[in-house]
Amino acid sequence: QFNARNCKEVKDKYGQTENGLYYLNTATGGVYQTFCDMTTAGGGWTLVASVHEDNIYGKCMVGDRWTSQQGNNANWPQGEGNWANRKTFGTVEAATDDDFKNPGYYDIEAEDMSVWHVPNNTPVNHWNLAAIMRYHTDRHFLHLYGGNLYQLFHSYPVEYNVGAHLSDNGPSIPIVYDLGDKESTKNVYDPYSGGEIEGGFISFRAINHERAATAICSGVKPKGGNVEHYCIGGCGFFPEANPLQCGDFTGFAWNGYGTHIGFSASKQMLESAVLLFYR
Ligand code: KO2
Ligand code: CA
Ligand code: CA
Repeated sequence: QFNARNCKEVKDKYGQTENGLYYLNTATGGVYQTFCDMTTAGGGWTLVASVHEDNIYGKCMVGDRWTSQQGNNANWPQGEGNWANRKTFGTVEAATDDDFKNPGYYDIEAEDMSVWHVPNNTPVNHWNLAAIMRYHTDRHFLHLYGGNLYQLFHSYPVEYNVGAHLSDNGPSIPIVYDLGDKESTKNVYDPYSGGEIEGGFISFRAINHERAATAICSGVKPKGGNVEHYCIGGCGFFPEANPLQCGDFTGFAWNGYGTHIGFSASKQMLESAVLLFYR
């Protein structure tokens, strides 16, 4: 067994070049298993989390670990709080079947992120080929935000009523596409939001018109306040149309399930888990 805190060490110190499952260690002696992407842009990417929508009709109910599993409630402004705590859940082999969060999320000091959108229920060995979108950052942006999402979301809490849309949003970071492009990114989200998003970015802590905070806008930068239709994860309260915008995939089915009409995202987006990697 290797003594490594992340997949880059597994690759650099132990010469492992195969994509697949590896055991990693935490600073405090914990051990966990996760997936390493050893090929994209030099490899060494550690899977730390997945955001999965088990039922878009369950609004902040069971399974909505990245928002609230206990309803849409202004008295619980951070909801589960999992973007900024040390709770872990799920397993790597079920990362496209349910939510996943491992100790690497807070333990690894990283520079960049990579994101894969992989259709639900895809086995690990097919993730790469089955993905509908893949991209990574290359500007070492995490140096500015504490080295991981745990730290970033402490600086930018995913909480109801922390600020106003656009002016109090967190950072938007340019991305390099490994599969897809700016146009294909806009096409998987809903047509109405097309006018207020720009492809080619990953954005953090985006706030909507009603002061609800979302966690990650994958592949896009918001230029308006209807972020509940293209940003995932979030706080414990979404005021508009209570509770229809609350949930891990927020208001992605606003105008029907996978219709890609109005404010509804495409079916492929709705039915894919969002895998978050660090390097
Ligand atoms: C709608 O009918 C509606 O939805 C808007 C939401 C979408 O996030 O902000 C506004 O509430 C609007 O007033 C109206 O309720 O508009 C442009 C069409 C959609 O769904
Ligand atoms: Ca979920
Ligand atoms: Ca709205």
